[in-house]
Amino acid sequence: MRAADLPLAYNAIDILERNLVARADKTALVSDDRSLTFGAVAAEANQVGHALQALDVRPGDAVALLALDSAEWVCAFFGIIKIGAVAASLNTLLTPAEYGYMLRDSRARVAIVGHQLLDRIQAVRHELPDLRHVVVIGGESDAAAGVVSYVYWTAMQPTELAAVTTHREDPCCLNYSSGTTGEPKGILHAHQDLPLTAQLWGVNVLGLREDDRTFAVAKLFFTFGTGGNLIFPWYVGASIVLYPGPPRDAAQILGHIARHRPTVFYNAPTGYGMMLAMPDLTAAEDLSSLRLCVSAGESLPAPIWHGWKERTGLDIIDGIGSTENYHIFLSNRPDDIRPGSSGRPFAGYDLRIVDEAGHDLPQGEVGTLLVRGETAALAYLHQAERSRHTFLGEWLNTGDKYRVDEDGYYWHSGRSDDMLKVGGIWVSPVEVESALISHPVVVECAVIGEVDDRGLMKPKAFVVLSEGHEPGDATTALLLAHCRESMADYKRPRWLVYVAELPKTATGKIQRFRLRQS
Ligand code: 3UK
Repeated sequence: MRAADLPLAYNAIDILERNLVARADKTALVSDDRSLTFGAVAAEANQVGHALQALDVRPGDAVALLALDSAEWVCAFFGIIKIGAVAASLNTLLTPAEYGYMLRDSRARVAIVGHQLLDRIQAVRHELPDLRHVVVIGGESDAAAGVVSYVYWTAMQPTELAAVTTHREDPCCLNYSSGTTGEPKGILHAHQDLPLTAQLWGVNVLGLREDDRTFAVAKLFFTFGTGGNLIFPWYVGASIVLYPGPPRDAAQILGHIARHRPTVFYNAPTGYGMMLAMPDLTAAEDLSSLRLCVSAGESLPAPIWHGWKERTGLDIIDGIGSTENYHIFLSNRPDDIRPGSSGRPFAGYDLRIVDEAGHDLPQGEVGTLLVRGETAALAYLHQAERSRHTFLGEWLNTGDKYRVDEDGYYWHSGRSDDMLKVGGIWVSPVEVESALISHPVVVECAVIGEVDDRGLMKPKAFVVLSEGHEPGDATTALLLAHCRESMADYKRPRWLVYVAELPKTATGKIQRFRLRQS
């Protein structure tokens, strides 16, 4: 399938509404608190669309969505895109200052926010003149606080709504992703990218079917989650299982699988590692509903692949995706797996491995991976310069280093920047360094990635202490507590190494590569 196969006037509400003819009464989503049919989701999405239009939200406007995975998240997403507005789904793990930046950058007038996250938005609301309306999911209306409850806001609205005609290339959704330094990048995708990735990977590679039931530990605010656990399954009429809980609670995730019986399971390598660490993995819970597992976000070490196969009998399909491409663009496939590799190219994406001058490298050599496909993002919002570095005409620079083996399988060989993927989520070493350095006992520090005993990357900090402060467990505990206060917990260093000085260039730049070799 190509973009040109879609009508010019295309709105990705199609992904939901294509199910209304043949299966309006089929269960579309299940979660612990609500289960909805396709018909019920469509009706609630229409109510959200009306409610947004009543607030004068117009095509092209961004609407922020910041909530745990839930039926409301899904209905809000489709309500937003049906009226031609742009769904800006925000990561639930961030700080108020980061939300402030994203809400300003996207110029959202309305934010739909889960009650657990409301405080983080209210904390910066005074800095956001454009943000006029905050709708709270699972909370009460509070006129003094300028908050209206989602249930109240939607309840009186009609359940029928005419879709706004959008061009297939109109922006549909916006996801923020962090870089090594500087502000996060708002990655804009068009309506056409959703059905395209659904067909190219979800159907052609993974083989999703109408009788599937998907379950992703990766949240809907990541495109790994939105694609894998909403867009692709609904594209084929399959059902989804939502899980609002923490991705690291292996016991709870296993319980969720036993209870809701998904057939397809998505997790990050760290998540599979944690489940494997449970001594009674298969005895503890019933995994018999699963037919296929998917891993993405960072590379899946072969020992985890084999361990999972041994314990559960299941194959894991590892594929590399990115927010810039919306989803997976290079992948293993159910009948063609080489554990430890990212698999082979599939139809819809062309790949090149190039040197620093942009010349193609011979097979076997490590270089930068470029990808050409029709689902590349439109741009980084308000960041023309960075966009030009990533979107190179038809080709997109992934920033990943790869080599191809003699059989055509691609092997991830690190990043061309200093960025780390920890548990499938970006961590900028610069951000961790800034957190550490803001503590008075730290004079200097440098953060790199180090592979743990499961083969997974974690942040490691080298720290120079100020005079009079001793290395040791007490200092480490102090610094870790400080890190937890200033950034999301998964970013904290897993090792702190105290050194007298850091390796530097003649111009005083810290040489992270020398620390990596140490
Ligand atoms: C790394 C991988 C090795 C790689 C994503 C599936 O992770 C996703 O998107 P992000 O924008 O990050 C992209 C970067 O993450 N990466 C992802 N998957 C793999 N490295 N093996 C893998 N299997 O550095 C890539 O450039 O957060 C993953 C689907 C949708 C996504 N957005």
